[in-house]
Amino acid sequence: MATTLISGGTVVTATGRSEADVLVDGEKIVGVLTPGSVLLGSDLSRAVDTVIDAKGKYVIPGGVDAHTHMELPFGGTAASDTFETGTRAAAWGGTTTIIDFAVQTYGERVMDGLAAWHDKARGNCAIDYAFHQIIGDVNADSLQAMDGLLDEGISSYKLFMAYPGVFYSDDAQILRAMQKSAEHGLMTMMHAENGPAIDVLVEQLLAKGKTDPYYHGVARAWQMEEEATHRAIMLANLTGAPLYVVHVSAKQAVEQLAAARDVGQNVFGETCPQYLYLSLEEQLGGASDEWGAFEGAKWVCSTPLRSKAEGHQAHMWQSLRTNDIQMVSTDHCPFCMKGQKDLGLSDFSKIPNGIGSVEHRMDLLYQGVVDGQISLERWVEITSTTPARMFGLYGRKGVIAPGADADIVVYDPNGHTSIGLPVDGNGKSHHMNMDYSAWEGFEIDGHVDTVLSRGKVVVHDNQYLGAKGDGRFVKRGLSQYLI
Ligand code: DUC
Ligand code: ZN
Ligand code: ZN
Repeated sequence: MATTLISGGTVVTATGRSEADVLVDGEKIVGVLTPGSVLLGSDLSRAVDTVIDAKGKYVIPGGVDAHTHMELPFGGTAASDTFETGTRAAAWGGTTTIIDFAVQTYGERVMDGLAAWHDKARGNCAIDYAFHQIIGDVNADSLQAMDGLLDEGISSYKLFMAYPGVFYSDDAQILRAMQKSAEHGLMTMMHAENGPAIDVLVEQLLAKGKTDPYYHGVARAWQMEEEATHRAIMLANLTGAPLYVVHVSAKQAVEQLAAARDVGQNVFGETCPQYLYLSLEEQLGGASDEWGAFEGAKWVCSTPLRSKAEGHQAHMWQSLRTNDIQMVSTDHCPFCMKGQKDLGLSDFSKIPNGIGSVEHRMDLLYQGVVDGQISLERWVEITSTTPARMFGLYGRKGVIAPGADADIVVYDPNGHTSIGLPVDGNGKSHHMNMDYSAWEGFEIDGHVDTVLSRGKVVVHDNQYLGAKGDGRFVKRGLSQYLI
């Protein structure tokens, strides 16, 4: 087994930082050697196969992105990143595990949907991967299938209060699924928006000729998110099901979660980089490039971007500091402008929903450290440690400690990352399979230098050294936050 020493860096975990060398043997971390440890000072660097110099750099556990949608069929097309391209881009950005969503929709069987997702991912991933299960059709058969999810290594499933006719569950279906999940300790992940009410607003806006992307955000008003979040919390309260609300963007929804947590309910919330940095008026209102007002389609996602004037973004950063929101995932769901987003040129409701960010999450959140929004330790906690704990991966993932998988990022706080358009060759400024970037022009005061995935160096000095098929499916256990 090859050994690697990551030498001279500052190891940062969710609970602190220390000067330490990290010793890797094969796929595992076998030692974290602080100056007092016996091994440090013995000439270990001569005994190992590879030494990575991390002087002046942070050594952190690889990112865990608990919300991605590779190849998701959506809006008459499919998310443009395959498992191959999307996980490679993730590796470039210091994410070493993704949890993607296997899909069951109307008329399909849950285990068939799961098998189809294994077929898409198997042999194609650059980094390790796990699955949540979308249950888009809650019925007697799918409820029974929930009994077998844990054996498959799936300890969480997602329901949608939005998208009638696609993935939508009504309250009766949600109640039944939550009752079942409470039996097994499965985490209910909720897309909390009132879909039927949104559809009425969409119809009314279109009838008035309001067809631009901006109106996507108008139709999906914060009241729709707050109301659905409250309803999900109440149904979880009644059934005793643990609840995790995905892609929270409205400050009012955060307040619902915080109030429930204050009275002891086991509810959690995730936000995404787009809800920290981007806004309805600045992005969806733009008309600056070849697309005119349709440029806003680049940022059409659900939940939508929120108004900066209403203070949602500042509130979201605050919620990360106070732990009212526990972690940050991407909801990575990329579509190209040409041939995909442009399906909605004359009708915003036909724009496939989604933003691609899997490559940028670690950098964008590190910029939050530089800007004084969160601490260095909190950065590691919300991007790696809590996602691993929340979804039953902790111990193997989310931590730098002996026995953990050697998923490690060497991050240079003196480096720089410019996010721009995808271009061919060395100048490529992102690696996702998209013809634009939702993050064009963002400058990050830091840089992902080296990435190890289970002990193998997959990114180093701006070179990709990994291969398709390096990544393995990881079975997950129950959430560590169950009570
Ligand atoms: N939201 C998105 O933006 N895309 C895919 C599905 C979702 O819920
Ligand atoms: Zn969703
Ligand atoms: Zn999603």
